[in-house]
Amino acid sequence: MHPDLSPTLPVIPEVCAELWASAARVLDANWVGDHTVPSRTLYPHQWSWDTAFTAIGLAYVNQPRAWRDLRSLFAAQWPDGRVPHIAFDPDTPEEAYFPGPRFWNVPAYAGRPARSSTGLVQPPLHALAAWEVYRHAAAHGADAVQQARIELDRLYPRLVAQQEYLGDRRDAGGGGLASIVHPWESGLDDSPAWDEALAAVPADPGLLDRHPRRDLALSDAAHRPTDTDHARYVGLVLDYQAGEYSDTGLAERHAFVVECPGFNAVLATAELALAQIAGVLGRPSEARRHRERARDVTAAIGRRLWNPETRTFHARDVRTGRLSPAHCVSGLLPLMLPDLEPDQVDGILAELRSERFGLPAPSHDRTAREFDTHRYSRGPVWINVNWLLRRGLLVHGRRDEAEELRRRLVRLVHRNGHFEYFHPEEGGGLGTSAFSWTAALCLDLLADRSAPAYARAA
Ligand code: 9WN
Repeated sequence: MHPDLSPTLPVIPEVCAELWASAARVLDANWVGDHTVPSRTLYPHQWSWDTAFTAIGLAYVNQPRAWRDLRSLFAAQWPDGRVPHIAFDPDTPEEAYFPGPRFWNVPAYAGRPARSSTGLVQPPLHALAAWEVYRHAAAHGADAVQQARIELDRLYPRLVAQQEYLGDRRDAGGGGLASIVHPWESGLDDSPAWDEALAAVPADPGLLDRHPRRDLALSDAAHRPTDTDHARYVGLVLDYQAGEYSDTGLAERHAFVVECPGFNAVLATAELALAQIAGVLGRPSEARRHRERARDVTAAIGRRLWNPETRTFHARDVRTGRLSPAHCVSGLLPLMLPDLEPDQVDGILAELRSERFGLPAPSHDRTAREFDTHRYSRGPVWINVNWLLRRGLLVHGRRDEAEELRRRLVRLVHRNGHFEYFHPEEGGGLGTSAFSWTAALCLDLLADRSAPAYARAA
């Protein structure tokens, strides 16, 4: 294994200081007045789960911006509770990103003009982000704590509405889990977890002539999803749009309806964070309800997405009832949940330690035929996913492995820069540089080694 990916050395203070300064610079450079863009070039609008990861880092260097970022995103929340996966910046030209506002053609809603957002969602990590920003407010003084309480109070009903949308309208399978209706909703766009379900979705190459890709002008085609997948992505949006982004009867009429273990692990984690927020806001019965809900979603993940033969979690195609055969990093993310069955925790840990993954974990099984060292979520290492896995290790008392992972991530980014993703064997940076969540999560990795309040003893 390349030395960037396997140091057992401690992280030296000079490394920490340099990395801290460079991470703060990236976040500054990507701030556009009322929100942070993931990247000035490739992603020039506001993305949903990027905003959550970014707020976790801004909590250390600029609390007002962390709250502002979250507020800007929730200003784009739909009346049905969904938080759109992109909130469009009206000052950014249509050609700067495809698919842009004209393509999505979302009608006006909640006092916002038409074409303000997309109609898809992303993993609901915002309650956890809000909790983390609040938790670090004390380091910025009494005013910051007071402001944090005001912000939590304002966000709480919006976060609850987001959970209700996902738990209710998106429970297309009727088994207590949220379904995604597009690979973009997972945040792991071209993961092999969707290959089987996507194979049933028509790929019309003509769609790419009518709606040309913009990403390939800015990054290497070998690092991005293929044209075939892209044609399916475009077709799925057009279908969802034709049904006015409604979620009624999804399993019968929409071509892609999938329960993702990563998305649902974040959904349950959000309930645990909401329980903590409700506690601070003096709402004990709501806190209890959130904890119950976290247990229910955890149990549903265990019931519906666990394969006792492979001893890991897999995505479920709601239309066919089949579990995907692929071993993907999203299958390891239920480790974040404290009430997961001990046997399932053991299964995930064995998978993580096996030749398929290792620390940091690649986005896909290293031994699989379709493992691809360069292509997006089909192999490269992503900092955000590893940050979530580290949280899972801490939740289950695996402090030594969590610390090892922390050091490796810090060293990887220090040597290579704040890239979007990294080569899983050589450690070089891939995708766009100066990427916000890589920078933001480095700040957290450098500053905080504590375990979540609901962590289990080792
Ligand atoms: C589509 C912004 C987003 C991330 C996703 C990542 C990628 C978009 C794209 O970039 O998706 O939403 O154009 O490929 O897959 O996780 O939120 O950083």
